Amino acid sequence: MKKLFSFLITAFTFISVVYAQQVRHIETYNDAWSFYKGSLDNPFNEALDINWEKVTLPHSWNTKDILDDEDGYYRGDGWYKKTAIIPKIYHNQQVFLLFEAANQVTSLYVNGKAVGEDHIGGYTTFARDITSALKEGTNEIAIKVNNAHNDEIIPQAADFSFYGGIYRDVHLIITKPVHFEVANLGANAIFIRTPEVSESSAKISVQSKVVRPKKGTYYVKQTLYDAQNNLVKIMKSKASYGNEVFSDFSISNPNLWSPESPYLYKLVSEIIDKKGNVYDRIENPVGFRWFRFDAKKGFFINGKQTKLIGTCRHQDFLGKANAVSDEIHRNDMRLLKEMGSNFLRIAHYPQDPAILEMCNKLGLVATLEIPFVDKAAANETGKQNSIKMLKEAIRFNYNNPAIVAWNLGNETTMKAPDKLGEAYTKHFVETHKVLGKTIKDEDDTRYSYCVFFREPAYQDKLGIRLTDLVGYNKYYGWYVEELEDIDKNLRSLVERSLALNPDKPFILSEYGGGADPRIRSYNPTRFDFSVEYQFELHKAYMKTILDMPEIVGANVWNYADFQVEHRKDAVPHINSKGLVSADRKKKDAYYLYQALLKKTPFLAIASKSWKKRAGIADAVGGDVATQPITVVGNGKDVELFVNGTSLGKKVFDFSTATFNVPLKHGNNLIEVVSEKDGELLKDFAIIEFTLQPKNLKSETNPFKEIAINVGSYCYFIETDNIDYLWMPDKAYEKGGYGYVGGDFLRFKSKRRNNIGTNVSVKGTENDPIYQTQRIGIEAYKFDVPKGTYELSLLLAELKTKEDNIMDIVVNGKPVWSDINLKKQYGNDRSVMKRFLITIENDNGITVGFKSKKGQTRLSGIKLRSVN
Ligand code: GCB
Ligand code: CA
Repeated sequence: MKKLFSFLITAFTFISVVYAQQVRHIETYNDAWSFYKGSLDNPFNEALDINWEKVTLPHSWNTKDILDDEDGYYRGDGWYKKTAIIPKIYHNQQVFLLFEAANQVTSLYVNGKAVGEDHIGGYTTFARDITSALKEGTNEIAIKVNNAHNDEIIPQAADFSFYGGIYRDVHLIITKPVHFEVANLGANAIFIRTPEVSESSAKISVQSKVVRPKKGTYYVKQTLYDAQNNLVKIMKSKASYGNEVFSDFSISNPNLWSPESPYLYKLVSEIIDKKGNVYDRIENPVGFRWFRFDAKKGFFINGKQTKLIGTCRHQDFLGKANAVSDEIHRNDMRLLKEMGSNFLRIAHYPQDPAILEMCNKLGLVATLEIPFVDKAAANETGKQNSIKMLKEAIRFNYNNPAIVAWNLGNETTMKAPDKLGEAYTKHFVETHKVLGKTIKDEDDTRYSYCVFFREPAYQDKLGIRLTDLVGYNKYYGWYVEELEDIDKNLRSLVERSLALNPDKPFILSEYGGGADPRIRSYNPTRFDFSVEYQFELHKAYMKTILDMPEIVGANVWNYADFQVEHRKDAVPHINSKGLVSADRKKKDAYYLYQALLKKTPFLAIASKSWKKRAGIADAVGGDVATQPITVVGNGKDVELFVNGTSLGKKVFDFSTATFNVPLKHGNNLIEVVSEKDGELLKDFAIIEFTLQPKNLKSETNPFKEIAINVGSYCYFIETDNIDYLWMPDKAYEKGGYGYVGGDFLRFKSKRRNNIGTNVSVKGTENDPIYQTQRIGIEAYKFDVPKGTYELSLLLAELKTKEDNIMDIVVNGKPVWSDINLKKQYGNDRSVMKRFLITIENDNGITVGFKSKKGQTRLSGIKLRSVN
């Protein structure tokens, strides 16, 4: 009683009241940290003249600098500190700090003393026992985190940002001296296996590790509860000193776990003594399932063939770096489930525990990997660190029934080993081998897995196609090859992989293409970053994937857009291959997956997020412009109404149907109606439409304003400016508008067959306007009536070598002369000027571009009547 009393007092003062009811107390330890970005010798030195910022975890110091116009981001030391008042020494309990993750080397100091060794690696969970470093009274806790490049730590290179900070939760854990081990590799001491499962019975085997200061008789009690918290089974095993404890038992008629029915049991593991006093208690989920991969027939779970389709996922969010809340993680998983998917590749590193918690609950089959990406840490320490990371990842995540395979790496041959020398290659191959073996040693209940992108024979020759499963990342129809050839290319790739190893199941571990939600096109082409091209690309892939049982699983790259500091695409610093944007707005392709995958009735207007649209009237004096609208659904057919008028029914073809819809000026109500399994389905969209007259001198629809994304076939929605719409470019026709002379800027890279460049343009958020240009342009013409106009010209010189000087004249009069963009404004910088133009005759406006040296160019043009 006395012991218990003192224990209650200390618990009460140091932490919260709930401790009294729990044998193991856990609370988040996220609040009121002081943070300093920089190096320090002693963070508690009062004499230091620095500003500490108060922060709450999760926290990263790279939220802003990965998105700005400057190259690079801070990679170095960051310090976190706080003082903890501890009224009584913890002579009767153990105190731990558990870090879900911090990137990437973490040093913990308590009262100036280092606690444990530095933790290596930015994505795995670790715990430290701080008991002996604590003292009565004020305690100083300091944590140094460093995210500098380190030759000994993976990832060495990758297409994501290596954000620094304690970007996941920190937990304070208090246990009794007798407890399940906490501060071990992987921060977990309970390992649950289900070696035999069938519909009629299931075996369960639990391995646990008890820590105790002195001998005594203890038992590990395992209690299994069903999903309604009804007791199913109790098993008591004696914990003999110094040994792992194994508790084996079985149950009959288990409720099985599967993507369709993710039934979870709960296992409570307790340490008790003879009298039944409880010393420690841990809960874990248990899912009973059996599964296998068959290279020819696919994935089977509980005997049922199940096509695995889903996405990959990174862990960041727009503007937050990777310091995101559990709510965001959980919401992501819900959106994935709602998409109809059943498969998640947790890429390219272990993620927040909330992810797997949701995979278990929602029925998302998962693979998990370590950040061995692009290149090996080619030295002995690097190899040992990689092994350790893999062990930590497997041990911490072991008890998640959702996981079916451990992946040791991604595109590890990105930096071709044969070009990095013999020593590198030797090390590289050895790393693959030892990691493959580590997976098997750590967990023989799951598959080993590795993801490549080069030709199967290339990996084969190196001897690294050694895992049970192989994954291939393929960007046919994006970086290479055309959309029309996706089917042919996929079939032949799978064939080449199976020819080498007929029994090695093949996963299409990545495929996809970029889409900037601001870019829209009715003529989508490869690499134009339009939402429409991405939609077509995924449709093409899904046709083949669903048709080929040899593609046992497929993961879209990526669930959400993510931030890559060094990437330069339509949105600089963003890899836009997500099905949802970096702030989780759904793109059209997301709805396509819903229509194709969902078992429940579904219907959607695919482009419903595109609210502001514009077009040129079909005919002179006409009051509508006809534009295509695509509907997706899993019913048989769909009827579309525009402003109350039916356009008839269309039969879905591969879950899509496209209508040609006449849109009038102003708001247009689009309604679609379908039916599935007796359920009536509806969706609607309101499109705010600007009807441009075909003849700019129209009296019924007088010209007001037009903005053109010169050099592009795409619409551009300027979202940081109340959704202002830019029209695609076109050649001049009498009575209308358009360019005269010149050619679209084409980017000299074999990656793209298309238009514009992906240079990051300074001074603007509207990169896609400046990235596309008309080069050698002679004039831009608008056959507008007389009056006064505001003319805006958007210019940029992107990565040019030669000197380019031009004059701009409007209706023969010079308005802007001797423009040398590079010299006057700088390379890669956006320039926009407005002019007031008055015309007093019927000749309209001709903006002339005259080269003085090199070539003329124009990125965007806007004309607004000011009468
Ligand atoms: C890949 C990589 C991934 C990249 C992706 C891309 O193959 O595995 O990390 O982000 O391609 O978008 O290029
Ligand atoms: Ca442009």
